[in-house]
Amino acid sequence: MTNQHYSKSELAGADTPDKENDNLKTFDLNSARSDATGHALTTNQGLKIADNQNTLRAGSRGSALLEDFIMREKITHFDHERIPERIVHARGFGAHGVFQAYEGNERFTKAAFLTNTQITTPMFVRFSTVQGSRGSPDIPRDVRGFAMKFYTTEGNYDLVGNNMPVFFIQDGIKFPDVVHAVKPEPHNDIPQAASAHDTFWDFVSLTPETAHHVIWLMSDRAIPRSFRGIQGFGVNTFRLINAEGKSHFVKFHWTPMQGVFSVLWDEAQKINGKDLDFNRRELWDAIESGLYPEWELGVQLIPEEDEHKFDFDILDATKLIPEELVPVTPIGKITLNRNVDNFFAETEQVAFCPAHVVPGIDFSNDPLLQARLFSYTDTQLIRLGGPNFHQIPINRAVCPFHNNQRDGYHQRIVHQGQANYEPNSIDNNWPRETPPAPSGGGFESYYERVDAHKVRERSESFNDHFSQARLFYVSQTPHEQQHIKDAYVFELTKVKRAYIRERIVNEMLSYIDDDLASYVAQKLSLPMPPKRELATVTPSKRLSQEAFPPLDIRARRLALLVQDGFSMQEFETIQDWAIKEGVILECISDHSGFVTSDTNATLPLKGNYQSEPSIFYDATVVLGGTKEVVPDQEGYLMHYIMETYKHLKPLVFLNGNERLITTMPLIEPDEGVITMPNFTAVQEQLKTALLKHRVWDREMQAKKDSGIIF
Ligand code: HDE
Repeated sequence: MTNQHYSKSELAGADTPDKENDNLKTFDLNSARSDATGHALTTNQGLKIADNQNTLRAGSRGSALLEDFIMREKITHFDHERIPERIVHARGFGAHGVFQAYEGNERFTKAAFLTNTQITTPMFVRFSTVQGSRGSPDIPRDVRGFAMKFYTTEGNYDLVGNNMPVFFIQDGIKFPDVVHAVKPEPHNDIPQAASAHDTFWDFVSLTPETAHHVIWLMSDRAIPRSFRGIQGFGVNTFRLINAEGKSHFVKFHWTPMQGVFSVLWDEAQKINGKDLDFNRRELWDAIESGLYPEWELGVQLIPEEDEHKFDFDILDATKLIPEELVPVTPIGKITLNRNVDNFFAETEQVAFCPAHVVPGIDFSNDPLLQARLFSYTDTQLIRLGGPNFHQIPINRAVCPFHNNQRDGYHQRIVHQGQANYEPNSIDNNWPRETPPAPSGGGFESYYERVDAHKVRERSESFNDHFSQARLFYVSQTPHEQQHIKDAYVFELTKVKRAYIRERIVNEMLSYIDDDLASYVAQKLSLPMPPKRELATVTPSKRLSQEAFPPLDIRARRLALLVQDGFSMQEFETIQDWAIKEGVILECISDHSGFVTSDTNATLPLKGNYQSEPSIFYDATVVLGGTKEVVPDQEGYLMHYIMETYKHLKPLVFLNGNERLITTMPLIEPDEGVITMPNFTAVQEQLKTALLKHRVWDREMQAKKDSGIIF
């Protein structure tokens, strides 16, 4: 557990620290027990193994014997341990949780798990990035997948969403193109998990429908600080059907109670190098510490008769419905409360599919969704090696399931009886159909009239590609807009072909916003872009991350910089506050192991300035004591403090350590630079700063001072 809260007895009694025991204290030894505890080591056939150290050989220095079936079984199994990674969303991290419905949802759906408030529905969630391979870092500039499986009493329901409410393309037939374009380039397999390269921007520059999703990708949404701090969206338009058969179109939203927050791009790049597991580790630690993240599930409901009342098409996945037009109705709560027992068995083998629905939920004709309904099962056939992946424990429905589908690779069920067809009289026609509600609960597709010509064309109502990209941009706060501008500049700087950069500026950005297009053009030494007639849009507040502040600072991480002679009393005050607020407190110094306080007690350290850099934390506190904190010769402490400042985080200097600032002329006083003799005097100010996540004014001021903002 990383939540290093130090017990008083641990501190007091540890005058002579026992390093081995200190290490052990951070582990729960019981959690290391396995299903094999107490059992003999055997082959897969159950044969007890006498020697697991040596291959059978012709003499102790002789060649291996083919006869060694024990070694061969072990190596053969090992050779086949990997399965193909997902073609997209390969890097992922899962957790178990529960869903609890709120009252009143039967107005628009008959789904039992959404309407029966007596039921708590178990669920599994997998967060993912899209572009990178399984071993890629956690914070590339990328979309995050946010897929949920609800194990309901009526069958499994999968809500397979992203952390951005729109998608790159309008028709599923373009999916292989956009994915090929963003993945590493085919000739040299470079770059890994990055959109900043020619093929992606070439495709984008030639595909105007990508404009809206790409501007989300250039925003801070693409570099989340934590999985706990991302919003989720179903993206496609679905239907909800109530017991009377009344249909509403629906957009799904899930909103984190922890607030929506991101890192800075400079931080993301550094974190990816120093801890590529940053997001997954953080979620794991939060759940292990009992700091369970929560999301509120909500819906935007559009009555069937209002389908055409918007100036965009609700079947077009490159469009969102502003919350000012259709508010989000909360329908339930998701809590993640259990880490997996085994990553491969659960997170890797979980198989989601938007076609996994239950009565009361149905599809729209969104052309992207229609292709998705086919693709997910198809991909599992190759990834999980056959048609029986629904029998893998993580994918199994918790309600009974029976049909006449038989055999196939990895069949785990020993089906009994003679009748494996329907109708049959040998087994009295079991398993039988169930009529739909009200007499039964069988699934019935929405009764939609279809009368059309067979065509390969897109509706004209899908034609406007820039209005909502502009809507998103103008709805951002100034610092968010600045990050978007800088992201385009960064990405296009990595594009080698000048004509692609120019096409993006002239044929895409100039249709979104003048200032954005001119800024990017200027930074790339391109001619000023043409002036366009821009869509008139009304900003939508809820498109900015700032509209989703956190309710508390639970699971925020505080780096406490300590040296020998630190004030024990002050440390205990900080620790009590951290426990009360649920803040993760970690002590760091110029060395590892432990430090000694002014009362001669010893304190275990999480690590040193290099092993636990400031980018892993939300704020830095420099703790003093009898001795002044002294910068080390190599400059690691100075770098630590400067980096905290540069990344706009709160910086607290206690017990006279503000003298350190005078050695760092770049640090200007602001609301996040807090200097006080003791912690009690700063705790409210620190909490307020942490709730705001970053000191945004610091960044805007620096940009103004250097003439970047014009
Ligand atoms: Fe997916 N997508 N997708 N996608 N998608 C997959 O299924 C696909 C789309 C999303 O954690 C694949 O099991 C097509 C939109 C998530 O296991 C694959 C199209 C959205 C995940 C596939 C889309 C998503 C996937 C790859 C365009 C947001 C990870 C592995 C028509 C609503 C699920 C797999 C997990 C995974 C196909 C577009 C979300 C290939 C054809 C839009 C979160 O089947």
